[in-house]
Amino acid sequence: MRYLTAGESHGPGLTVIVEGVPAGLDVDIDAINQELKKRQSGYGRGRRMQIESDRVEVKAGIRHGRTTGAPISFWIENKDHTHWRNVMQAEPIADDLEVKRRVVRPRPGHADLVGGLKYDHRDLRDVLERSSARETAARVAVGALSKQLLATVGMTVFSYVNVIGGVEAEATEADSKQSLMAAVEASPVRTFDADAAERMMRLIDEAKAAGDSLGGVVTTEVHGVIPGLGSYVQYDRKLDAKIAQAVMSVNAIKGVAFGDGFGMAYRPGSEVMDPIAYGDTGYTRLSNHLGGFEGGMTTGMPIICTAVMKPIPTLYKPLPSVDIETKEAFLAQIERSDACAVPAASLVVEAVVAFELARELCETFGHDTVGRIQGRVAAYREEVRTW
Ligand code: EPS
Repeated sequence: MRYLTAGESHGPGLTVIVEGVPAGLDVDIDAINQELKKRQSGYGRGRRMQIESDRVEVKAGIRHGRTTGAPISFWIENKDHTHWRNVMQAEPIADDLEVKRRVVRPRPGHADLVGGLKYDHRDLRDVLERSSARETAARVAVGALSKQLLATVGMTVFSYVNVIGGVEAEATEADSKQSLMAAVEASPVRTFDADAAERMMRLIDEAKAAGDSLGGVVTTEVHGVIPGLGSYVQYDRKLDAKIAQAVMSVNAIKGVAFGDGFGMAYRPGSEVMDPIAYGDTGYTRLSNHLGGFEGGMTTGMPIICTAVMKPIPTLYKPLPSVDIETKEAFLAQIERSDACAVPAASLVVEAVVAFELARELCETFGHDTVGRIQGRVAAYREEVRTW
């Protein structure tokens, strides 16, 4: 499986083509749209999200509710495009700076300056339109589809926010996974700790009022994992490495870890390995410090993948920069933005993790039909259970 996206933030919309999805998957398009809606909500989002109402239009590959095995194509319209028709039109336009809404003051932390240098764009809008996180809507659609494929073999993927602006959510041992997840879905900041959520939202309000922005930490969990996905035999077949690459490719993500992650630097080996036991369900681990991976392969324990998002670099309180025409020092151009997009990032990270797992599933168990994959997975699960 592979996918490619195309589309600018204020262009007509986003296109994505997903190739290699097996035939015979019953696709719930409403569920895909639900995920898109969740990505748009979240406390701290800016005015743009009030304009958009993201939905996929299926252009290919799904017929009468089922995948055919052909490439799947989704279209997500940018409603805001109506306000940007001239600015974004494909046809040449008179060299009128006002009409072009040309950007010549790169914003620190964005792709603006380096992208301009690299592609010789003297209008940095040519960079920011594509480097914008608008593109992540397409990835969430791909992730939602991937989750539906994973569900056919009993794997579930979900995500939540652990930290925003230094405020950390804390889980109580008594809570079940279901109640925690229900709390996450009901929370405007996608976190399970209601007290922390209140503090996070206050902090977001303060940051917004000060023209500032906030980052945070998000976690994706995968349950019902098939053991042995990925491989230790070659660097580029390690599944945790593939997931890490995918997560790092999400806008504003600056770090990724599995299980106890960076916390392992502070503890001895005896405290961070997961002892092995054997029972009715086959081999299991007595803990999950390693976050579901050993040797680049899934152990069968839940995958726990954590990522850190930097605060959004578009600040209403702009930082020093340099005008690329006059070379004079300026305050970077202010663009409309979100004060905090950590809840949205949690869904985007979840989506890319889901895609990587779906890809690995097909790589291991075949690409042709969902039914054959299910049969092979069931046989394999039974084989490893009694191994
Ligand atoms: C973004 C800036 C904002 C965000 C956008 C990402 O858009 P605009 O420039 O239109 O105000 O709303 O995010 C999305 C459009 C989205 O769908 O997530 C940026 O500069 O990256």
